Amino acid sequence: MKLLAAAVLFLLPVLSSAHCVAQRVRVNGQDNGQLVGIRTPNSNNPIQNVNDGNFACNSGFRTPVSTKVIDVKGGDRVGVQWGHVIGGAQFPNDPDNPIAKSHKGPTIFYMAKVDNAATATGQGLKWFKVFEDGLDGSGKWGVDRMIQSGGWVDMTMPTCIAPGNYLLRAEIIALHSASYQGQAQFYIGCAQINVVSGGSSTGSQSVSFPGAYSAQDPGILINIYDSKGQPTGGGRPYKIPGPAAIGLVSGIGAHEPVHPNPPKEK
Ligand SMILES: [Cu+2]
Repeated sequence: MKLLAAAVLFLLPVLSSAHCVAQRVRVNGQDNGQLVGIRTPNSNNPIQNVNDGNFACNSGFRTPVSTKVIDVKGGDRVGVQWGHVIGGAQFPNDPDNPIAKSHKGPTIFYMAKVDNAATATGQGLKWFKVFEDGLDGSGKWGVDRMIQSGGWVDMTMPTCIAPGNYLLRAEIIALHSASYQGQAQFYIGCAQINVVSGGSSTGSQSVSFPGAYSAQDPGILINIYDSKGQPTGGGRPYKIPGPAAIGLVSGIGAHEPVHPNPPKEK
């Protein structure tokens, strides 16, 4: 019993230190700097309750929260960087920066139109998906590609988006323990952007946060391991939670083809 307690005490800090937090924004590769134009939680702990009241943009922000709103033109590459802790690595050669390799899952971006991205709370907004990167045919996940890119996930701003202020909601879902309900880990951070373009769309399939996800969603309650225990999805397709991404329904209605190179964006 004593041994078990000791083992638990030893394990807890290890487990809780394997998380990540969104902290930088770049446009066409130009980094705006740490905590600039993005609300970054002080804690790198995930949200695990899909009905959490702060599921839109997280909470407990490092203050002062940046008042910067970052201009993004239609067609620009806009990216958010994730790191193990604020500042990236917790110590030199931190193997869990930008995130522990075990934390397989999709990387996702949503946007919501707001009057003022510096002050909007994230509550009560209509979110539409603009990017998703899940599981590919080789068993690699969006998170694997994020790690490969030094923590950055970049997307192309669709040219059909109406001009104005938006919150850009970056999300990672870590699925390493997701075969138990309530154990998928949601990492969320909202960037503050101003879209400069001649488009008119503010999203056709919008959802609410909380509300868009259920704890039993097949992309949230899922065993990602194959018969050898590898986190490759076992050859089963992975359905990313939430609505279709706006770029992927570009053939419908008046949308122009906003993702010139769909396989890359997927
Ligand atoms: Cu974690």
